[in-house]
Amino acid sequence: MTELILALDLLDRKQAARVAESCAPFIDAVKVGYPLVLATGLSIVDDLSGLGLPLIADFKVADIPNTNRLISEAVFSAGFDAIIAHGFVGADAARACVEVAHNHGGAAYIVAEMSHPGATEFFHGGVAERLATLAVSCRADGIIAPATRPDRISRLREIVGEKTIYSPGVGAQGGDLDTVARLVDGVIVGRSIYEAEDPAAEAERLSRIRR
Ligand code: O7E
Repeated sequence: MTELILALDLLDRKQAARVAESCAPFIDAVKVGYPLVLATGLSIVDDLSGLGLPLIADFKVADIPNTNRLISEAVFSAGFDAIIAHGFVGADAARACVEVAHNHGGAAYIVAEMSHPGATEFFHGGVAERLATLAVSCRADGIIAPATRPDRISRLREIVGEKTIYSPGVGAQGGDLDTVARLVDGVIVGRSIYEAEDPAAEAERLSRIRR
């Protein structure tokens, strides 16, 4: 079944923990990015680790290999289970994240194409296909592909085969869960859940729709 991943882009530690805890029975992982970590520090991992769910660090790491390695070490030492990195920095830099992830028994995912409208300014003309190819050659565990463009997901699936595809952009950005869930291994959903009047009820509803 397609995983449901909660994008926990909240700025308040207690609210974030409360939303994650209430949604935990209906989700498969929690994605934590800059908004929450910059507001609370890496110790937010300690608050979330009791959920018993994989924690994905979405720092879209994009630096030279050595710095990527240092960032990745900090991420996994803090207790995260997976990391998301950019591939446009090149195979050596992306591979640094993958190697650290695997050394820690974790996973690394490479952004192949983003979901917002402006993404088409640069992720076109075969760029996303090259990033997906890079993800395969770096032995990444999977890629990120846009729920807002299901046709692009299908194209990128041809390149990555059985590798994991996680897809943000459902709900608030206009992506349709029913359509996308058939194409990917996991959907990443933020605002539709945490801005709902009852986040747990919304997470449960979404968890029923996916295939
Ligand atoms: O639109 P929302 O509120 O459902 O949130 C979507 C989340 O996915 C949010 O954290 C955003 O930063 C992230 N995201 C995208 O929306 N589009 C992308 O192309 C990539 C990501 C992302 O998570 O990248 C790494 C997985």
